[in-house]
Amino acid sequence: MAHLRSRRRLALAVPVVLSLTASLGFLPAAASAAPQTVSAEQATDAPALAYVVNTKADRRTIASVKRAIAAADGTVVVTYDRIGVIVVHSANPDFGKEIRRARGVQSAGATRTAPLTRAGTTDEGAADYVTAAEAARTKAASADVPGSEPLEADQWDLRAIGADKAAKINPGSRKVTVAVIDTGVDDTHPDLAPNFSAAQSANCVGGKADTSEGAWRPYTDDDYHGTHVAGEIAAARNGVGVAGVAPGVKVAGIKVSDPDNGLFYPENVVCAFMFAADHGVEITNNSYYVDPWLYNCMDDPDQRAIVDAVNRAQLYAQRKGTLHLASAGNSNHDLASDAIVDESSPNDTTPVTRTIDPSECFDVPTQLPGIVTVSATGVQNLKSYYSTYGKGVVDVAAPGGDRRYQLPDTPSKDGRILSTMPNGEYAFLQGTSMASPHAAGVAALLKSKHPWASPAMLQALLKAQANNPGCPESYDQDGDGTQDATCEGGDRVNGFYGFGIVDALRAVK
Ligand SMILES: [Ca+2]
Ligand SMILES: [Ca+2]
Repeated sequence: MAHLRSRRRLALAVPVVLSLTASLGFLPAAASAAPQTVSAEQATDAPALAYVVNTKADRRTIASVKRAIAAADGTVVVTYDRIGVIVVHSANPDFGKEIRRARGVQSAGATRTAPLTRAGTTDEGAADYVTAAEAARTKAASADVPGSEPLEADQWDLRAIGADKAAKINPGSRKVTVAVIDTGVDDTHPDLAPNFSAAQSANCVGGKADTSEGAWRPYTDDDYHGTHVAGEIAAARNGVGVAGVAPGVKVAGIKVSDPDNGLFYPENVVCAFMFAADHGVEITNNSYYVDPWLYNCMDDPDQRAIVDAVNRAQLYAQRKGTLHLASAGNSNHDLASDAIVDESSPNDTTPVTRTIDPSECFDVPTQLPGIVTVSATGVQNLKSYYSTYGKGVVDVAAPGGDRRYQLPDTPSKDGRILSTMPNGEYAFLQGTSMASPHAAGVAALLKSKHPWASPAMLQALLKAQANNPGCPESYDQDGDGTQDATCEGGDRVNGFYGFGIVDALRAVK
C-alpha cells in the first residue's frame, strides 16, 4: 500500500516533472536533481513500478540512455550491457512514455501493473502431500521391483517414458546441470542434496543475482513449485523417496518468484537466463509464464518491451550453449488458432477480458524462438485435459499428469506426478509445469551422451527420439458430446504432442 500512496502524491508533481523532461534526451544529467520534493520522496519510498529499458548493446548508447533514465526520475537497478537491457525502478507514472522517446531506446515498458496480493490458484490445483500411511503402502508395492526407489511404484510417469530403464543404463552425467528457474529449490531435501549445484544457484528476484548461501531456497513452504520440479528432473536414486528422470545430473535453483505475491516478473527472468548462461548451465527448465500478462501483445508498448527483454536474455543463453524448455500452459488454449480469450491478465491488479491473436501476442518464455515448448500427457499417453496445445507451437509432450480422466493402476491411483516438496516431504501435482521438467530430464540425458551438442542439435535429438501417439480420433474427455480440443496434424507432428512424447530410454541407448 505504501507504493500506491507514493504514486498518488507523485501525481501532483507530474506537471513539474514533465516540463523538465519534455526533451529529456538532450538534458544534462544534472537536470534530474531539479524537483527536490520528488527526489526526497524517492529516497524514502520504494519505487512504484519496475521497467525494462532495451537499447542497442553499445557503451555509448547505454550511457546516454542512463542519463535519460535519470532525467525521467528512474533509478537503475541493474544493467545487462551485453544484451542492452536496463532494469529500472521509477515512481514517475509517465516514466514509460518519457523513456520511450529517448534517443537509443528500442523498447521500454513497465514489467507490472502494480504489486498486490499473492496470485490465485492455477489449474494445477492444490498439492496433495503423501501421508505416512500412503508412503508405507507405496513402499510395500515398490519393494516388489528390485532396485526401485521407495515411492517409485507411484511414479507411473517414469515408466511412461522409460526413465526407470534408462537409469540402469546411464543416469546422466555430473557434468550436466539443469537450472530450475522457479520459486526456489529446497536443496536440503534428502532427495535433492546429493545432486544440487549451489555454485550455479541464485536468487534473481528484483533483477539482480544474489548468490549468498541459501538465497535460492523458497521463501515459504507455499513456494513449493520449484522444489517439485527439481525432483522430477534429478531426484537421486539413493534408496530414499522418489527418483528423477535424470538422477545422475546436477540440478540448480534460480529463484524468480516475488516474495509478496508469488509472481514471476520479467526482470527476474532476464536475470535468471543471464545467470544460467554465465554459470555454465547446459539446460534450463521454465515451468511458468512471466507475469503479469499471460500473453504479451506486440502492439502494447509495455508488453512489447517485456517480450524484447526476456528474448534478448534467453537468446544470449542459447548462444552460450544453453537449451531452454518451457511449459505450454494450463489453459487448454490452442496457440495455433487466430483468437484466444484471455481473462486472467494482468494478474497483479484487475484482469480484463481481451481477445488476443497468439501469432502477435506471446506466452513468454514458451513462445520465444528456440525454446522447447512442452505439452502435458497423462498415463494413457493422451493430452491432459488442461494442457495448452497448438500445431507448430508445441515441440514435444511429456507426462504432466491428469487427475480427472487418466488414472493409473498404482498404489495411490493418482494421475498426477509425485515429487519432492520443501522440508523433506513429497506430494502429487499436475500441470504442464510437471511436463516440462520431464522433457528437461530427457534433454539432460541426451546432453550427457552428446556433450558437444548445441542447443539446436539437442532439440533436434529430443524431437527425433520422441514417440508420437498421433491425433486421437476423438477428444471428448468430459463425455458431453462436444470435442474439448482439436488436434491438428498427422502422426509425425501435430498440435497435441508436437513431435511426440519424449523417450528417456532411447536417449541413453
Ligand atoms: Ca531418491
Ligand atoms: Ca466435451
